[in-house]
Amino acid sequence: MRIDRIDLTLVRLPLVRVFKTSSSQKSHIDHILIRAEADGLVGWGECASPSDPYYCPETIETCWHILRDFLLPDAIGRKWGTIEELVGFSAKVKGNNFAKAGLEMACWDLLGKAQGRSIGAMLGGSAVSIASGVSLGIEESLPALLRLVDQYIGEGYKRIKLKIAPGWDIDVVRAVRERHPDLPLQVDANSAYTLDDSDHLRRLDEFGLLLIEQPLAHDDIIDHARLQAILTTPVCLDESIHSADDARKAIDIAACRIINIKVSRVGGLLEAKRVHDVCLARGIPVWCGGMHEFGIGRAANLAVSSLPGFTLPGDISGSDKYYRDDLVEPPLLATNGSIPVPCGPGLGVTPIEDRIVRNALRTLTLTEDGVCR
Ligand code: SMG
Ligand code: MG
Repeated sequence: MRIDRIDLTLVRLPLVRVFKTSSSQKSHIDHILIRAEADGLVGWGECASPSDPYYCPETIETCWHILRDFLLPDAIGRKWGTIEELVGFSAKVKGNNFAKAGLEMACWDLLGKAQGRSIGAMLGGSAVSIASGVSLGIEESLPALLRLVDQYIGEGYKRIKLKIAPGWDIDVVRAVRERHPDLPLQVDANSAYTLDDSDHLRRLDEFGLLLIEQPLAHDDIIDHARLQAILTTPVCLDESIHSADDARKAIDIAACRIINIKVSRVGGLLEAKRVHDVCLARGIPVWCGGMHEFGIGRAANLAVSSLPGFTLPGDISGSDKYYRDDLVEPPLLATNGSIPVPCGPGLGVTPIEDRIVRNALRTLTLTEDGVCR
């Protein structure tokens, strides 16, 4: 294939409800959509980076810069036949995984359309639908959170994840657990604690949680290994895992018993599959994390979740949990807590281009002749 034109669009969608974590608060989401033309086909990708550098070092502006100035010029006009070849063009770019993942996703979509196969099938996935969980942010009050928990359980979601932070942890988890003794429940700290909080975190062990996600620093696995050794609750790593190699090392030192795979955090679907393969071979369960993806990124998450190692419900809820009007047809919605994996060619969803244009903050077109604004 040969890409001869790429359009970047920065799109803003309002969230139906403010989402607050230990490190950030959002009322809308800005993601970059990538529309790539090759061999008469069109492929779409999504850069799901946060706007602020509080979850990871990247922001949506660093993604725009890295795409415009490095990744896209390296890809446009060059022949490639496989995703391995395509990612090889930008292998010299260190880090910047969210930026890389967006372009790579558009290329999977192109390749899938050229071959008439879904991305799930190309990755080797076989599940036709996935068990869906929800991630609930830090709320104004405990009653407000309990109402949300009840609402999503009522809608059929298969597990609940609670964001925790110092001051919003033990009592909150206890209240949810007392109300729902059998609920599959897990927590995510987004790096809000240190090893000094070990005794405090051990108090979570009594609640039968599926896991505690990223309690310690984003760039650490050593202290996580120390913490895992004294917790009965499995530690799950999110922010610390950027590659299959990171996963191997974390498993080797017992820094976690579960891994959250995010397509964007690891730089794309190819590396996500590699992380999955390492975990499957080592008996480490995985689940698909989320970055409030619009429909394009959400479809990619569903595709990777069809792999056999994804044995825990993921954070892929129906897009209506976040957005009134998502950007793709058909809409990706949960029924009784499960979402079908798209089976059409490529991502298997069709972007609604006029809705994208209506919600665009900025666009940029690159061709082989250079940038056209
Ligand atoms: O897509 O449903 C979603 C969001 C899930 O909680 C979620 N993601 O740390 O796992 C995580 C967070 C990161 C996004 S908020 C910075
Ligand atoms: Mg997380």
